[in-house]
Amino acid sequence: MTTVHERVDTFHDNDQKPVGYGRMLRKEDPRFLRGRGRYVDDVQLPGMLHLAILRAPVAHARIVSIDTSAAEASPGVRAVVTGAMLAQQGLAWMPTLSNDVQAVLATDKVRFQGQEVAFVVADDRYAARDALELIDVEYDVLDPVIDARRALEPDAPLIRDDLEGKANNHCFDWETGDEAATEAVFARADVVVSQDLVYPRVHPAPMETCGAVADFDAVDGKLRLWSTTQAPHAHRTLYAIVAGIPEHKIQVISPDIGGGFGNKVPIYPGYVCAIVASIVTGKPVKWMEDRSENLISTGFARDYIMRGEIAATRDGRILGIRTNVLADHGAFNGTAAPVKYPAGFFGVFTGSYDIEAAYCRMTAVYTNKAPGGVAYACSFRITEAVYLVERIVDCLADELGMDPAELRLKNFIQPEQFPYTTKTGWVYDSGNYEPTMRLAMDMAGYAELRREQEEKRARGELMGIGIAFFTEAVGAGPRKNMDILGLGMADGCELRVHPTGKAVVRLSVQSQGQGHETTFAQIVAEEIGIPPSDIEVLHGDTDNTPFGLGTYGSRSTPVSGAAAALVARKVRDKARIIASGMLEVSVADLEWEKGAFHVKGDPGTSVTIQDIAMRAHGAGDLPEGIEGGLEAQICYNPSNLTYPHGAYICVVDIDPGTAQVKVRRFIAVDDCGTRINPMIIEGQVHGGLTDGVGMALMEMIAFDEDGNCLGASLMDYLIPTSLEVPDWETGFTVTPSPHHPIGAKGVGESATVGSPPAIVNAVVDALKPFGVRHADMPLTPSRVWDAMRGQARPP
Ligand code: MCN
Ligand code: CUN
Repeated sequence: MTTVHERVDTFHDNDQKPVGYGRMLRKEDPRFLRGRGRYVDDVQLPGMLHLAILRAPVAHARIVSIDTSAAEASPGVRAVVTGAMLAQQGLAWMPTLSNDVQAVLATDKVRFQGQEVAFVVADDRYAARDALELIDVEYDVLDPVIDARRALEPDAPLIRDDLEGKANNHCFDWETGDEAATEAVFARADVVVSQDLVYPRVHPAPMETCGAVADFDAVDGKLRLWSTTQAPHAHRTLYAIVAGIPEHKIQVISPDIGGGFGNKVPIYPGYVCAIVASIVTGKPVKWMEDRSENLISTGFARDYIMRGEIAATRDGRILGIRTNVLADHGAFNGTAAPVKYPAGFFGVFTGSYDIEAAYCRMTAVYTNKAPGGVAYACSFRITEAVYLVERIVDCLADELGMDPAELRLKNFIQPEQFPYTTKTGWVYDSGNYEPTMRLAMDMAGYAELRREQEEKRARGELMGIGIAFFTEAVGAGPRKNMDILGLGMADGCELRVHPTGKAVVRLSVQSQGQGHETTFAQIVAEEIGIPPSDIEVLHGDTDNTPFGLGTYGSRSTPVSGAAAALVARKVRDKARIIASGMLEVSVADLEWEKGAFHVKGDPGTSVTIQDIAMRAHGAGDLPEGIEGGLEAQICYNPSNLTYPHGAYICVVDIDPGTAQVKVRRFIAVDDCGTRINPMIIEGQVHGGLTDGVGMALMEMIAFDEDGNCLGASLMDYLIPTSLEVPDWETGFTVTPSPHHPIGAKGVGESATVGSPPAIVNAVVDALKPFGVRHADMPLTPSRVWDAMRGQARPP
C-alpha cells in the first residue's frame, strides 16, 4: 500500500516514447516468471562432472589421518582430493577479502563445523555424494571456542595456530572518534544511559545457494567459470593472483542469480575446488551446495556484542555517544570490506544526530564458527551501527521521560549543516531529516497511535510503537581511501548505440534480483532518449563488460549508475556534433529535447538520436575530426559516498498470554535522492522490511556449546513469509545527492538497516508496563516471555 501521492511520470514502455525515470515493469521478469531464468545450476556442458565437498562434523579438531581409498574405488568417482594434495600445489590456503587466509581444504585442523575437508569428483551428483560417506577421517577433537567472550580468556584454546607467532584468538583492534573529547562530554552530561546489546549471528539465506561450473580448456589455457558471484571482475583478479593464470585467460560468468544479499561476495573454497577439479580432470566440473551447506559454511552476518552509551542534557540534547564492541569473526576473517575499514562502515554509529563527541573501541576475535561477517544487506556493518544508535536513543528517551520522536527531532543534523562531517569523520553529502520524520509520523497518525496505546494499556493490552531513523553511507567508494585487496572501488561502463538506434550498455556491477536490466536502461534512456526497451543491459561476464568492483554495499546506483549517466552524456555530446553537421548549424545553435536535437527557435528542424546513430555508422560525411560509430566508455571514481536516510515507524501488538509479537503496521519513508524506478525501489524496501521482521523476531544462527550449528536448515533457521508481515506503508522524500550526476543515492539495503531497531523499539515500548528497557533479538515468544518476567536468557 503506497500512501503518499507521487508526482512521477507513469508510462508504458511499450508506447515506445523516449522515456527515462518512472514506474516501469521489469524487463527481466518475463523470463523469471516463465521459469526461463538461467542460473549456474542450469549450466550443462558436455562431459561435465560433479563435485561434492566433505565437511567437518565438529567445530575444532586436529586431522590425524584421511583415508580416501574406498571413496576412490566407489563407482563413478574420478578423483578424490584432500588438503594435503592441494598443499603440494600451494593451493591449500587462499587469501580472504580481509587480508587473512582461509583454508580451501583443511590440512592441519578443522576450525568450524562444516569446514571443507576433501572433495570428490564423480560422474553425477549422487555418485559424488555417496563417495563422501566412504572417506575415512580420523579427528583428534579439541575444545572449541564458541562464545566471543571466551575467545579472549588466557586459557582459551588457540584456533589460528596456522598464523605464525599467533598466541591468542585476537583478530584485530579498531577505534574511531576522539576518546578524550567523548570522556569530557560524558563527564559534564546531566544524564548518561548505557545498554548492552547483541546483534545475533544471522544468515542471508538467498533462494539460490552458492555454486560454480569450472571449465578449464587445456588447449587454449582458458578457464571459464560460471559462478554465483556479486563481483565477477574482482573475483577474476583474485583467481588470477591465486592460481597464476593471467586475467585474459579467465572468464568469470555470473548468470542469473537467485538472490545474493551479500552471501555471494566472498570467494568460497567450493569455487576454488571446482577450478582445481576441472584442471585435474580436464573436464567441466559443477559444484552446487545444498541448503545446509549454505547455512553452515557461507558468509554469515552480524555477531556483534555491543555496549552503547549515550550522554545528554536533562532537556534532551544529545552530547555524545560511546560504544565498545566485541566482534565475532569466526575461524577466518573473511569479511568483505574496504581494506581500511576492518569494521566496515560501523563508524557511522553517531546516526542522524548533531552531537559533540563520539568514540568507538572494537575488538574482533576468532571463534570456531563459519567465517563471513559482512553480508545480509548490511551496508558494510551499518546495520549494526544503526541498531546501536537507534536503540540507545530510545533508552535515553525512556530515561528522560521524553517521546522518542520528539527526542530525535530535537537532535537531527539540520539541512543547512550539510555537507556534515560527523565526529568519526564521515562526510554526509545531503539530508533533510525533519520532513522525512514528519511525513512518517503523519502517515502513521502518530499522536492518534499514542492515544490508542494509552487506552489499551489501561485495559492491560500490550501495544508498542517503535521509531527508527537512519542515515546510511552507500556507494563505496572514493579510491583515495577505499580498496578491496588493493583494487580501487571504481566501476566502468560502456555504451554502444547501433546503426538503427538500439543500444547496449555494459556494466561492471551484477544484479542478483535488483532489476538492473530495467533501471540501468532507464538511466541511459533518460540521458539519450532511446526507449528503455531498446537498450540492452549486459552484465555478469568479465569477457564482455568493463572492469569494476561489483554489487554490494548498495553501490550499483551510486557508482555504476553515475557511470551509466555519464557515459550516456558522452555519447550525447558526440551525437550533438554529428547533429550539427546534419542540420548544418553550429553546435551552439542546437537544443536537446529528450531523444532529438533541434535548431534553436525552430523545433521543426530536428534530428532524432536514431537518425544520428544511422549517420554515425552510415554513408555521408561526418564533421571534421569525428570518428564513425556512436559509443563511449568510462570509469567512474566516486568523490564521496551517498547518504540516503529514512524514518520508520512500527506498531506491534503482543499477546500477553503467549508473548507472540504481531507487527500490525509498518510505515517506511525512504529518501534515496533522485528515484529512477519507484516500483523497483518499493520492491527493494518491501524485501528489506521483511528481512527486518525476520531478524528482529525470528532469525538466528545459534550453536550449542560443542559448536554444532543449530540453524542448519530452514526448519530451524526461521525466515519470514507473507504471513508474518503486514501490508507495508511506504512513502518518500527526495533529497538529491549533490555530487552524483543524477542525484541518486542507493536504496537496496536501507530497509534491512532501518527496520530491526524500529521493531525492537516497538516491542520494548509495548513491554514498558513490565519495566523492560531492552531485550535482544530475535524477539521470539520465549524471549519476550522472559522479558515480561524480568529474566534474560543468554544470547
Ligand atoms: N534504485 C532506483 N533509484 C534509486 C536507487 C536505486 O531506482 N535512487 C534501484 C536501482 O536502479 C536498482 C535497485 O533500486 O535496480 C537497487 O539499487 P541500489 O540501491 O544501487 O543497490 P544495488 O543495485 O547495488 O544492489 C545491492 C543491494 C545489496 S548490497 C543487497 S545485500 C541486496 C539488495 O541490493 N541484495 C538483494 N537488494 C536485493 N534485492 C534482491 N532482489 N536480491 C538481492 O540479492
Ligand atoms: Cu552487506 S550485503 Mo550487500 O552489501 O551485498
